[in-house]
Amino acid sequence: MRQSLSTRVSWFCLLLLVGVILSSKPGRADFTWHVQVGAQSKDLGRQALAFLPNEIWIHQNDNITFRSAVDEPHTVTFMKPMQVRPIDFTQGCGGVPPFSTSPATFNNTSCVSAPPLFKGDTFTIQFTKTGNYKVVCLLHPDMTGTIHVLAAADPLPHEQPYYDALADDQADHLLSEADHDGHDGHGGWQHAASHAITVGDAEILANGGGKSTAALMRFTDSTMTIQVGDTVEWENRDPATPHTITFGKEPDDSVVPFPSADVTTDHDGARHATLNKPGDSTHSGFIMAAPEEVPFVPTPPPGTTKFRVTFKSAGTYPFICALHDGLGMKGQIIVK
Ligand SMILES: [Cu+2]
Repeated sequence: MRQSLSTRVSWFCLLLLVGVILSSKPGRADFTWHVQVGAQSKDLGRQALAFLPNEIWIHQNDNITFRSAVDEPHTVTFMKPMQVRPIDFTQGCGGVPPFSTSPATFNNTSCVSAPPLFKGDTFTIQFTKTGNYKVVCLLHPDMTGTIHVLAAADPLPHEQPYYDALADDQADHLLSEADHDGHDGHGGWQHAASHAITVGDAEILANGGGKSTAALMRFTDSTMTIQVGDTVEWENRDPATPHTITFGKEPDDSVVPFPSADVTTDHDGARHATLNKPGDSTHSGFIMAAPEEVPFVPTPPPGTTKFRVTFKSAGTYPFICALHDGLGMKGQIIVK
């Protein structure tokens, strides 16, 4: 039987419609929803540190499969009520083993955490108890979301295609925010001499579901030319993400948060190193803002947001951020 093109197109549309109806939610037990973790620019420099979308309504016993879309690692973590956030993401939920295996079940009585997920990794969680739950990333403090788990009889406001479109919108918005537009040069000590390099930048965006961060994982000046004896100042402008300025030998992971032994502290709190010749090593340790103010928690001191290096001889001095060099966060100082 020969069909006209329009008949075949109609059949195709009908099948598509049936497919959409069958794959959409109403009345199906153990439905699996999808949430994207992170989004990034092609050059990896701009990162949306976000659950996409960061608010979703599901039914009791439904699953959510979280899928990483990025090279920056993230965890998907549901802590139990009033659990204290670990100081270090490698502690995961704080038990042994620290991380859960997929598929996991969350019922609000014990913590569930995916290990750090990288691009393409997935982690599935079934939600067996009604309630409203916060999802966090243990690596990025301003990356949170809310899962509303409703009883099976309750109507749900949206279906998966709505969340997919919302995820795309939120990713586009965050990535467009993750740059230096509208930010002037930094106001540190070296500003007048213009040997100033901004280390990362970010904006935290909030909505009813939680917080997302639009982060730039770059040095503003990846190549700077100076004179022998000059000092360059790096300043981290990101409100939460640590970065390092690392010359020469990269330190072991366990000591990356701390400055190398040669680093001194200036009177205004900035860290300072001197490099005598190309190839010499120095490491800033974490350069980062103080944590956000939180009531009933001891107030932390100001952050260590600046690192200075004085260059004693001519040559080329490459440097990296030891945390984000894999995303292309590198630079060099040319000393004439
Ligand atoms: Cu970095």
